[in-house]
Amino acid sequence: MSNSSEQELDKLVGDARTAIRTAEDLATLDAIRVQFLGKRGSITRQLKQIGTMEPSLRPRFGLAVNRAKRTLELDIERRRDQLKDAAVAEQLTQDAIDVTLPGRGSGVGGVHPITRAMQNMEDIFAHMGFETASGPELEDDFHNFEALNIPPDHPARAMHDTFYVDASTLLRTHTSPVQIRYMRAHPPPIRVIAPGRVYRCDSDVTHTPMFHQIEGLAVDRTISFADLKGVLTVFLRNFFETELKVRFRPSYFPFTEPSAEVDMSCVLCGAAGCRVCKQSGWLEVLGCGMVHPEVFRHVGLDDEANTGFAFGLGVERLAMLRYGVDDLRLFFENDLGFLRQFR
Ligand code: 2NL
Repeated sequence: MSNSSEQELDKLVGDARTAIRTAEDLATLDAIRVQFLGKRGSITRQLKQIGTMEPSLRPRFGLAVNRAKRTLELDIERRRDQLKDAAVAEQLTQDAIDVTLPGRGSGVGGVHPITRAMQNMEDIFAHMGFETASGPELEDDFHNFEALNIPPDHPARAMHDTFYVDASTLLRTHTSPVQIRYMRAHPPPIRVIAPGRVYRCDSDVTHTPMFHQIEGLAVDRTISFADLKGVLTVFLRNFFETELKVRFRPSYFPFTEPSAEVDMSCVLCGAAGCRVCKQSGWLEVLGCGMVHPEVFRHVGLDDEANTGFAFGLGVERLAMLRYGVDDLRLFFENDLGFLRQFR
């Protein structure tokens, strides 16, 4: 009896130790513990059997069962530690980051074509001795209209052409107010350009409510229309990097007298005639003229002692012609495929 019981116990212990050693996870290990050491476990059952044994055999068998129980408890504890360590190690491997991997990199941006065109224009005028000035985009009636001899009933002053912020504040409709401020602050001789954003209540295929303008101004004792022709011709030939032709047609602006529109020979067809120049071979690119005496009086300059020329150009229009862009709106959509072509 004792012998067969101890053999049975040995077999149980052997089975249990194999099961413990090969348990792949903590849940399985716990199931094994319950199976052998739980309330109804097979080792526990052995302990309960002791009472049914012949008294002389009980101490020896009891000792054997308790030793078996202790052995399995230690085995389970050791295996649990192994599985926990393995789980931690596995987690560490999974969470590991390779700090030597190269980064994903962030794409390098570029200068917007309008900014680039404007910088090119500034450089060209700088070579001819023009300083760059800037001023506020929010202006008042005096600097944007009155000082420029634009009468109160002029259509440009109408609510539907100008963005008014309140009765006396508006978004500048041209950069002329910068030059008005400049003339009030600096005595002649003056050679200045004013690049910047301007705003008009206008939006269709060829107009955006905000666009960029460069205006130029020269004031001295003997500035002539010939100086104006020379400066604008040099500017256009430099900007378009070709020996284009330039012509001046009489026009009208309230702030210049005489006034002119400037055409250049079409750079897209070599003046042969195309859709853009409407088969004329000419493109209208600028407005200009000799500063009106009334403007000099408004800024406190002697209109007898001074003469000057002024001009204004739209940056978007010239950039379209320079870069062969056929739709104004492309400059405002910020499509990366479009912008990347200018890098
Ligand atoms: C155009 C016409 C022009 C001016 C702007 C100007 C500025 C002062 C005094 C006199 Cl402070 N004139 N600016 C002169 C003539 C034309 O722009 O068609 N721009 C796109």
